[in-house]
Amino acid sequence: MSQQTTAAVSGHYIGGEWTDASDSATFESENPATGETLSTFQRGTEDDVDAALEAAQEAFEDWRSLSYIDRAEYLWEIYHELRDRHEELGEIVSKECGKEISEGKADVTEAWHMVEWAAGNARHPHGDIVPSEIAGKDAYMRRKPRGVIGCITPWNFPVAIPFWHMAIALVEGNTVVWKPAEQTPWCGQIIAEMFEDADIPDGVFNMVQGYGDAGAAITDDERVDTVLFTGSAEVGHEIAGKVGGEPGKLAACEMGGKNGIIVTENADLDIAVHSAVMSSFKTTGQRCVSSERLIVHTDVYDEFKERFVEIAEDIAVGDPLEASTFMGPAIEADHVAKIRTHNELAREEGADILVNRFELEADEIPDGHEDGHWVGPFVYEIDYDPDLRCLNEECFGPHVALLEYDGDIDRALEVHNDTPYGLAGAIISEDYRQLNAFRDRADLGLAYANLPCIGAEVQLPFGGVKKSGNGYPSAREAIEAVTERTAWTMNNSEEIE
Ligand code: TXE
Repeated sequence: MSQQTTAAVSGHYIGGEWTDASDSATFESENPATGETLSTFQRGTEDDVDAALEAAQEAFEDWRSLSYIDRAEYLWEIYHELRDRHEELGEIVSKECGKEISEGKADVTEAWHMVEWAAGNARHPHGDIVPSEIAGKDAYMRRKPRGVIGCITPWNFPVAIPFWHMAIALVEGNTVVWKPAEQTPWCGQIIAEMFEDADIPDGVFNMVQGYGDAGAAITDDERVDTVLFTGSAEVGHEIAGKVGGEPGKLAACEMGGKNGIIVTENADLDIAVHSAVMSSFKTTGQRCVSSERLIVHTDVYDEFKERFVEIAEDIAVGDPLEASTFMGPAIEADHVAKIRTHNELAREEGADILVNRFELEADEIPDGHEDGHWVGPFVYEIDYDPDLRCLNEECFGPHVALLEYDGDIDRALEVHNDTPYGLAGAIISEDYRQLNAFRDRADLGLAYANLPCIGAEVQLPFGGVKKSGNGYPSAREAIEAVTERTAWTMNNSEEIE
C-alpha cells in the first residue's frame, strides 16, 4: 500500500513497479486556482513507454486466460477503492483541474459507475448464437481481447475518462498502457495506487506520466493493438490518420464539439434558461459537451436573452473548493490565452457583446488566488452566417453565442447542424413533433431534450459524429474497439460436407 495524499516525485507504474523516467526528467502539476505547484512527477520518455509496452505484452497471455469473472474481481476492488477514497480524490480533482468541488467528486462517482458497469458486464452474454445454414452445425460469434490497449486521456475528467477507457478494456482481457493528461498527473498517481492496492497482476495495468511525446510513443508503437483517445480534435485526427491507416490496428477517438441548444417558440423558458446556463458555464465551459451556441426562436428571444444575461452577469466564479462557487478557473495560462483569442475573434466578426466578464474584477478573485487562471462568462449575439469562424470553432471555455432564428424546426436544425462537429446538443420544446425532428435529424451522437446538454450515462453510448469522433473509446460501445470477433462454425453431425 503506497497511498500518498501529496506526492513527492512520483513515478510511472510499469510492470507492477514504481519507476523513474529513463532520463530522470520531471514535470510539475499546478493548482489552476492559485498557480501553486502541487507536486512533481517523472516525465515519460520513449524508453519508459517501451518498458510499459513490453510489460503489457508479457502480461497479456496470462491475463486473457483468466475468466471474465476473475478479471472483474480486480475491478470490484478498484470500485471499492474509488468509493472509499471518494472525498480525497474528489478534492484532488478539484485542486488539480479547477473543477468546483461537487463536480470534482462527481468525476469520481462517474468513474465507479463505469467500473461497476464493466465488472457487472462480465456476467452478461458476450456473443451471438446464430442459426447455421446447414443442419448439424453450430454457428456463433465469440469475442476475444485484442491485446495491448493504449489509453490517452484529457484533463477535464481526470478520473472518469480513464476508467471509461480502461475498465472495459481490462475486463475484456486486454492489458493497458495509459498516459494521463500532463495537467492532472496527481489524479493519475492515485489511480495507479488503486491498481497496485488491488493487486492486479504485474504488467496488466501500466501508467506512464508525461506529455504528448509520450502519448505519441504509445500510439505509434506496433505493439499497441487499439488506441483509445479522448481529447482535442487536432490530436485525435492525427492519431486516427496514423493508426487508422494500419491494418490490424484500431483507433477510437472522441473529441470536442461546437454544441448548440435550440429553444423553440413554445419552450418552457425556465427549463431553457437553466439548461443554457448549466451547459454553457459548468466546468467553466471546459466539457466536450458544453454548449457554445444558443439558437433561440424570435418569439421568445428577447425574454430568453434578458434572463440568460442576468444570470451570466451574476455567476459566482471563485475558489473551486468553496461550495458556493459555480465556476472555477480555466485549466492553465495557455488555455486562458486561447479563450481570449476566441472572444476577440467573435468581436472581430461583428458580435455584439452582451456579457464580458472575461477579465474578472480584482474584488471577484478570492484572496490568495491572484495567480489563478481566472476567466468569467463571455456572451454575445451575432447574426447567423455559416461562414463565421466564431460559430464553427470550439473555444472550450465560458464563451457563448446567442443566435436568433425565425421559422420552423427545419430552420432551427439547419443552423444547429451547420458546424463541422456533431457531439452533443439539446432542444427545449413542448412540441413532440419538434422533439422527434431533433432526435432524428440533428447531427449528433448525444441528443438531450428539455435538459441541460451535459451528463452521461455509462449504459448509453458516448461519442460523436462528423469531426467529433470515430468509434467509441468509452462506455459500453468501447467493447467493439477492444475485442476481436471470431465467427465460429462447428460441425456436430457425422456427415462431412
Ligand atoms: O487536448 P490534447 P488538451 C478537447 C477540447 C479542448 C482540447 C484541449 O477541444 O480544446 O481538447 O485539451 C495527449 N499523440 N477536449 O489540450 O492536447 C495529451 O498529452 C498522442 C475534448 O488536453 O488533445 C493528453 O494526454 N497523444 C475532450 C491527451 O492527448 C497526445 C476532453 C489530450 O491532449 C499527442 C478534453 C500526440 N501527438 C479536451 N499530443 C472531450 N471530448 O471530453 C497530446 N497528446
